[in-house]
Amino acid sequence: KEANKDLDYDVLIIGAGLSGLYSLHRIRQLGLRVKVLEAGEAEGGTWFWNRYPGARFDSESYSYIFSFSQELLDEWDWTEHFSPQPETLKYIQYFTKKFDLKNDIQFDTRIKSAHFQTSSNSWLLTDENGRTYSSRYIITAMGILNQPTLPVIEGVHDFKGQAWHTARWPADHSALEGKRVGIIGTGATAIQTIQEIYKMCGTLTVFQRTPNWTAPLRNTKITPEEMADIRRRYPTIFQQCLESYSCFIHVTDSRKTTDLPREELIAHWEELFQQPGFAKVLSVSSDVAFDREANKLYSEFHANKIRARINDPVLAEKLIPKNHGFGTRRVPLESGYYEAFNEPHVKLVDLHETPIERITEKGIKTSDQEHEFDVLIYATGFDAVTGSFGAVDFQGVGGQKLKETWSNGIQTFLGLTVKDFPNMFMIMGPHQMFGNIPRSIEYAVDWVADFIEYARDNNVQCIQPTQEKMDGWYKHVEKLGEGLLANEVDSWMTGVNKNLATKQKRSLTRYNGPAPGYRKECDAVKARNYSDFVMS
Ligand code: NA7
Repeated sequence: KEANKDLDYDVLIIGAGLSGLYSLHRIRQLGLRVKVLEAGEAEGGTWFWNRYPGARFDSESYSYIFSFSQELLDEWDWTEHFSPQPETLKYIQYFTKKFDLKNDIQFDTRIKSAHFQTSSNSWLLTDENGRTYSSRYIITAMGILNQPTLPVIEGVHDFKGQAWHTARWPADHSALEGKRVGIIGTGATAIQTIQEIYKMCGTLTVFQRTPNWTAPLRNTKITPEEMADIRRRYPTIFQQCLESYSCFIHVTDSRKTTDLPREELIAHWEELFQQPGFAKVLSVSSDVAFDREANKLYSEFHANKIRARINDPVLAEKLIPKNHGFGTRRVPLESGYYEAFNEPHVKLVDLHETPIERITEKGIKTSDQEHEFDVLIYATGFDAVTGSFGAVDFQGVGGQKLKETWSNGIQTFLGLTVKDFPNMFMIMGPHQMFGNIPRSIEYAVDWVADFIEYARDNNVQCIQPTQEKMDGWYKHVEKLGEGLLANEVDSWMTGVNKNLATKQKRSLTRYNGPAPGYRKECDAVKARNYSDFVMS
């Protein structure tokens, strides 16, 4: 088919993380003119920006990568069961080189606006330097956790020492050597960071607002023999991911917690507890996620595990969550996190007892004292999922702003498209299947690439879902989330970030059902030749 010569590109992709890189590879295969616009100076997305000490996969390395290329699987050796960030970044660089992707990526290009041009059924993107780019389609590949948020605390810019967010870690890791360090936050990032940096800090003070449930990661090196075995098992591994609830290799126990004799139950949990990775979270009975009694029992099992590791029983109670059950927020996996608190130079400040009043020139003033630091670390999370969309001025048909469209509740069809924002496809958009992210990315990108191919072959120039389809999708997502204890709790997964200027009410940010169900819905739309969409 004739290319759209009056447009710069057929497809523009925002972001060069895993989503953007794989999108580029697939769109190129269609022979279309495509460009990736990336804010950073190099590829990698999440794994480029998050280089804090201790950053690593919580999922088995060999299940949390691209599966589409047998050659890539044959060539790449993982050295640890849970890959550290530097190795993951090297893998992404290797992938980029192998598929010769760099020629079509423009780095240091932060997109500020994306406006749909109704007259030409195209998008016009503008970067922060005022340069413009036009294309028929855009693919947003901006990641779900890419807008770091600083805490809303008075004086946050007053501190005279060094301060940074974990997603903006300075290149020199030795900056903490022997220093007095304060860290705010106890989420997955903070836990990975704390258990690593306490070994180098002079003193480390952890400011905790909400303790989190955790489980041991149990990472080990992968021997060459193990890697050979993993390689043989790749087809089984990916098949297992395909069939499981959220695409991980761990399979949910089909028995009900409350049906099992107590002794048998505890023996089963003990056995799970010894396993590496998310087994402790994903291989328990599913009623732990829905049933308060089952959840309470399992939470108490984990509370006792924490108590056994902390020397000071009063401190142990502070580190045990009291207001939410196990698995109702993302469970960080740890390696020696609790042992850090047994060290005399590591101190926990429970912000419920002594809240932060302000940040000062010297450190943090809590209700009882001023804590002085050389370095302050903000492990305070992200404006998740929709934050990356809010950072760009997306305007659809008639200048309608996406931010405003979503201000009364997120609406999408399949988590991939939005009415009045034609020819825009979202990879890892809200209400899409998250879980094992690379598995979700591969599926979503393939689906989008197939749709663009269909549109090209059928001379379609404008694609968008109807309001009815978006309403139906929302109802479907909502129904799947019914009774999930996680949806009663504040977290980035329920769209709550207390550091945002506009307070959000709890809302569903992800598809709550099983991954095979998600794929079934999207496959059916494709099988109907995309007739669920308005195409012109
Ligand atoms: P999270 O999970 O959002 O954690 C942020 C942490 O920072 C959490 O403990 C927050 O406490 C804390 N926080 C945020 N603002 C404040 C203020 N103002 N005062 C005190 N404490 C604060 O982000 P992460 O980066 O750890 O993890 C994000 C995802 O990355 C994770 O789920 C993995 O999938 C990878 P709160 O719980 O809100 O009380």
